[in-house]
Amino acid sequence: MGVDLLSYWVTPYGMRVQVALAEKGVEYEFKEENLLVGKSPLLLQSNPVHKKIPVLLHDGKPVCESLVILSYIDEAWPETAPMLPPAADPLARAHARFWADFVDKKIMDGSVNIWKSNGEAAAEAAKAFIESLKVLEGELGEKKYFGGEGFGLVDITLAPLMAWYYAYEKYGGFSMEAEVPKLMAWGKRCLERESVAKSLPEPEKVYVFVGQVRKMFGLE
Ligand SMILES: N[C@@H](CCC(=O)N[C@@H](CS)C(=O)NCC(=O)O)C(=O)O
Repeated sequence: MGVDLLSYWVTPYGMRVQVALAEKGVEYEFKEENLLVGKSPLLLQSNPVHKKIPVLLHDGKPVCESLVILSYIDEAWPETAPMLPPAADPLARAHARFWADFVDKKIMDGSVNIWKSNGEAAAEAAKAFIESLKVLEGELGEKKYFGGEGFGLVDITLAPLMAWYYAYEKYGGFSMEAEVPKLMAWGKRCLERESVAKSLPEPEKVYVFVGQVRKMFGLE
């Protein structure tokens, strides 16, 4: 049985699960779900509520929603690379969960309109996105990773930004290096980890993919 991941190479939600599995050293089979072609019966049956990727199948049993999957992975394989501070520090754990949630609400949800719209709407989305990145940069401060010295939940949640940032820059008309240099330095540090480097596609490849999707949506 083992571990299977239903995902697609370009989905940032799937990438974070790949990073987490790699950090834990869990072997898994990547089962490609190309949403542009359709949804497989396995996906519809495994995630009947949202019908979205990623889905983790552990011995055939599905876990859905990437942040829930990350918690599951952390609890199912507790021996290596804990994602959260120790249980004795509930405040620090709550803090990490808060910022992971911030990444979902402000970065992931907020980024879509940068490339899925044009003109005024795209410019507004880019402006709000940069503001949220600056908030994150403030939270990072001078730390190596969001939790301090150890690579943890918030880093795993945000790391896929390093696959998508080039597409955001191109369609949003801004430079991350100029706007959030410390966050970019953090991103490069993350990419030095094998778990991140092997789970993220090249930013140029994501950019080309986004261009193809924009054409399909009649945006160019
Ligand atoms: N909140 C979900 C978001 C996942 C998501 O939006 N997945 C997209 C691909 S990037 C998807 O499956 N979309 C298909 C659909 O919306 O029908 C998570 O964190 O797992």
